[in-house]
Amino acid sequence: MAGCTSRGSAIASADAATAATASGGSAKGDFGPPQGEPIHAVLTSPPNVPPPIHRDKPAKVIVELEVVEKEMSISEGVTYTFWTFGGTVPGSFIRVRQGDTVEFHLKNAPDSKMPHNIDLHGVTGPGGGAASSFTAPGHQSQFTFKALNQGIYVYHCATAPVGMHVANGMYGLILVEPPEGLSKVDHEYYVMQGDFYTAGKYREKGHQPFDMEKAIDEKPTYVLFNGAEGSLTGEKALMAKTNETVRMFVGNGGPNLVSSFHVIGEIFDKVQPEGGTHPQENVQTTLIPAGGAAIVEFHTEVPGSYVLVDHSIFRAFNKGALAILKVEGPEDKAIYSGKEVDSVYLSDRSEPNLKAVSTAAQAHASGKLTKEEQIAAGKQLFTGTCSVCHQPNGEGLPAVFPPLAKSDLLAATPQRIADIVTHGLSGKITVNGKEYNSVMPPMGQLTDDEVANISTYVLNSWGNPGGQVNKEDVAKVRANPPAAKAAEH
Ligand code: HEC
Ligand SMILES: [Cu+2]
Repeated sequence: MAGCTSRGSAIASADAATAATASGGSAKGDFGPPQGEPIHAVLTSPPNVPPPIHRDKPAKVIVELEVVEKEMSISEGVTYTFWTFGGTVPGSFIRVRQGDTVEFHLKNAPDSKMPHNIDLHGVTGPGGGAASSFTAPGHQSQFTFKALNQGIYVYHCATAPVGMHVANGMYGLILVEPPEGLSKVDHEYYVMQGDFYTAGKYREKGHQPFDMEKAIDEKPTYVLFNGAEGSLTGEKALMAKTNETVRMFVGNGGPNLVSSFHVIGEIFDKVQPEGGTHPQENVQTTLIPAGGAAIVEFHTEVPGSYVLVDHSIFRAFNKGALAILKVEGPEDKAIYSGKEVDSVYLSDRSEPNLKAVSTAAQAHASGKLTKEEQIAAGKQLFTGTCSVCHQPNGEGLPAVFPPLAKSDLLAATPQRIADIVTHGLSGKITVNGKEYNSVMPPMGQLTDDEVANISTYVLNSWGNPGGQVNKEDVAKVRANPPAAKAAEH
């Protein structure tokens, strides 16, 4: 199925396209009035894409999209009130054919608090539909446009304050297929990046309100694919087999950041940069502007986990901009020797179940956090945070990273662990009779409860003396200067 077959309709519509080109400009996409019965557009939730259009005539296509304001998970144990087109972030994917007349119905759910509208970048006309679609809660509005230009286009809400509506998740993609259709592929996926601004820190548990100041300063707490950390990892990873072709429609809703979109371990055989018509070939990383999109295509050769990232790489590993394409099939040692990249690149995301972490956070909020819950959460967080140096079994690496397992230094002052984690450690130390003189950087990305849970896990593992560290202890330690430095004076 991987081969490209052209459509029966291709010749007829190519003629139409050529004839229309003579008229020049975007009017070349006007293939005359809609023909046949009106069609109801199939809308899909991300990462799904509606099926290709097998039509050789322009039609009237009816799109019905509902704005829904709803609380959803943005990260494990963290909720956020998103404003959505169709109940998802990004919003429903819309697919029409160049030359179609689109009758757009925008509904705003009765329980919405805000008015909304829609600006589609695929519309030729002032505001891209925004002025004609202002819709109060419980109301509905309607406007019609002809899809003159082919390409992949962002749509978004443009109600004031525009930045806030976009930051809350109000964007999506509309594909205007060329009349001859797109080449046949095995998988089409819908991925869209966005930056999010919460009052709390990255992964700080509980419900997090929008932070306008961070948004104005362009300092996102989260940078995400498809609206949530882990929306495309673990069980929800994108799937393909070896020897298949994958097409991704990749949008960037912003509101602020530009995306350096990259798939670790793949090369894009073909990219339509900025959603434009002329493809670029053999691309490693493609730049997707805020309010822009690209179409990337590649062929899969070797099985394994391919990691989708924004290659502004702190965003991937410290703000959530990370997704997985899982490719299954036989190894091809001639192309790649084999050995999974998971542990190197996925860090704690290679452990798709962070449920224990949110369970611990909930228990803490209700004042019923047990040591066992802390240990379970800490175990998850240790993976990818501490394990890269101290190793998953806590044994460390000779002469480089000291052991945490049965560490006599740790046993002497167990409570000091929270201080070491928050402030780091440097200078000469002796652990179990062996000297180390190195630097452990401060783990500043961890929240107080994460430090508490990891510390409790370490103290209760591998024959260590036990004990418990709570969130309040960590807050106190964090406020104080590093103990190691203080000891030197
Ligand atoms: C980048 C590598 C690295 C990471 C990540 C790291 N450490 Fe360390 N850690 C070190 C090094 C190096 C030392 C020794 C520092 C020195 O020589 O002064 C150390 C020392 C320690 C010590 C004191 C020595 C001992 O063995 O008892 C503890 C406790 C500790 N780390 C805990 C942690 C915990 C918990 C985490 C995860 C939150 C963590 N470390 C993450 C590198 C790391
Ligand atoms: Cu809005």
